[in-house]
Amino acid sequence: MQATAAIRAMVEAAVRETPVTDIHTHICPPSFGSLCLWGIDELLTYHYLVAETFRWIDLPSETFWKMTKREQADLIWRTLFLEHSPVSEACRGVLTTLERLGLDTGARDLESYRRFFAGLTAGEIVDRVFERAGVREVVMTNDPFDDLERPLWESGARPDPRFKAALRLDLLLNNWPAAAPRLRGWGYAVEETSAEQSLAEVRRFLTDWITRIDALYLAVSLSPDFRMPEESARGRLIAGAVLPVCLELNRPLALMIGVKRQVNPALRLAGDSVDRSDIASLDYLCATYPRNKFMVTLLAREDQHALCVIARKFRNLLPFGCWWFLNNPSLIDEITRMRLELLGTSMIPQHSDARVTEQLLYKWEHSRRVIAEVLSDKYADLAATGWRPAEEEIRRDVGDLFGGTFRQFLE
Ligand code: RAT
Ligand code: ZN
Repeated sequence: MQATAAIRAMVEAAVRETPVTDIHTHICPPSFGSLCLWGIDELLTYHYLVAETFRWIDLPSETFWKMTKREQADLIWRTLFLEHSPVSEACRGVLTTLERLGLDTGARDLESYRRFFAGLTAGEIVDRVFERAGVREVVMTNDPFDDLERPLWESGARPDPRFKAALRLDLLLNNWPAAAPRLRGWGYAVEETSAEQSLAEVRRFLTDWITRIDALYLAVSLSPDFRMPEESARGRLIAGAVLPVCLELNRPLALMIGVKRQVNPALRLAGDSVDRSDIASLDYLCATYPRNKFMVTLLAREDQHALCVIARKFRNLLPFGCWWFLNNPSLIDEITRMRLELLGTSMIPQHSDARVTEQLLYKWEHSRRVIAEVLSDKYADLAATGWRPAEEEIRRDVGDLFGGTFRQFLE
């Protein structure tokens, strides 16, 4: 019993004190201007909370979208925090965030929270949040097709070094008819002569952007119908452009599979859903491209076990995070246990997916708590056999889980 309490204390300290590399977020540095989201109104209008608000209100969605951000935030606060108790994970997250910033959640005083944020700059928020969240660095989601973001990079933006880049390929791979004319507009001769020439130009585009933003990896979110191999624009682009460039430049490809986009378009960003992924396609990719590296997160809870099993077969596959609808304590607990039991520490237990800077505070606080709990149980199981986990070994393992395994995978 005593041994278990001592282990728990060591694990909790290691998990609390080890800085995290957050490998998938949507946050940006202050130098990205309006793309850097922060403040109470952004926290309250997070799309996870928009979806939950529409469970209660019978309001035409156009009316909601015509409201100012502040009015939307007022409505969400009233509906989810005052008229009902904020027990959902996304609601609780707002409260943890305020509490970690030193605000009194007991006061339930939205105007005082607004005044607090009005007294800060984006730079001050970023510094405070990174420090208090125990986050060393974050990886952004950088989309060259985004008309607000692209010009920043083209004019030579070099973000704050705590913000690393990842090249997001959603439009390129999932909507080639829309992507091709834009590539042509930027001087890449796609679909002008041969299919081979077109792929060569996409390779040139990818190489240019990986170099320009210094992307740590390439990433794409994919629908449940994603299949490889496949006779489709997407299948040809992955096989003929993305994977060769990833191999040549030694960059992993992150596959985020299982999102059914826009099942309810009236909810906009909040309108996406989930379904199961095709596991055989992952087997195929890992086996057919053994020198390529794949980071994979799957959205359906039902797919988590298969993902662990495939990772046992292929060292070029690194499972990561409890993505989006899985980023809830009960599911993080279940998935982290399963991964430790099947893979040891050779996985990335979590990413935040934060969109608003201050969300790093709650997402990491909540995940750290669950991860510490699960790890404590695992070390206690070892201790029960007579094995004595040393404090530096526990710290080494937590360091791997919070960034070391990722860094090693990139090498
Ligand atoms: O979790 C989210 O905020 C989603 O809207 C998505 O951004 C998802 O994480 C993605 O990267 O596609
Ligand atoms: Zn995301």
